[in-house]
Amino acid sequence: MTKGPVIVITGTPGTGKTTHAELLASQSPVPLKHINVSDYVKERGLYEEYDEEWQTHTVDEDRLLDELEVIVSEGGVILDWHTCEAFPERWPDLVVVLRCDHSKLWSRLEKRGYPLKKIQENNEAEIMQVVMEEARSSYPAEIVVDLESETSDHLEANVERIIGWITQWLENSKE
Ligand code: DAT
Repeated sequence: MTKGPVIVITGTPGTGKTTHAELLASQSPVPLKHINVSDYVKERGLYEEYDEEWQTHTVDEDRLLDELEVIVSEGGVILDWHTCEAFPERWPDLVVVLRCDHSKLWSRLEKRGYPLKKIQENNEAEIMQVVMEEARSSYPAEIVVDLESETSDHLEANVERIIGWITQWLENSKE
């Protein structure tokens, strides 16, 4: 049986990674296991310490990558994380970077109850295209695609586009 592709969905927190990953997993023509890496880290206790100031966990990347390697080697995975550059270059078949207008992003993060400092930091990162730069410098240009994620129309069109890509990928894998 053909293994499914490995798709990284990345972007600044709040751009819509989990929303996209869930819809994609439910509509994909081949089974895709959605790994929300932040949740995975918490569930498996793969962090070194909790940073009170930033209210984030410092991730034990070595342990995380060792565990993910096993899952990724099976194929058919969506890796949903904002730190895309941590993944080895050989892992993804497609890297999707989601983009969102910063004022929209601000209100999404506010609704999430993030402290002001964390909202500001993420907002700045989105304006500076930090995740996009990381993706472009970590993976071959031909597998990196950036998609707008501001409206539900964007969401549906993006997922449809990724499904089109998966269908083509499955065709190519048969050859
Ligand atoms: P992330 O996983 O990148 O942190 P999310 O999927 O949890 O982001 O989405 C954050 C919020 O924004 C959530 O309330 C859903 C909403 N959202 C995400 N993408 C959207 C889109 N394309 N259109 C409208 N709302 C969206």
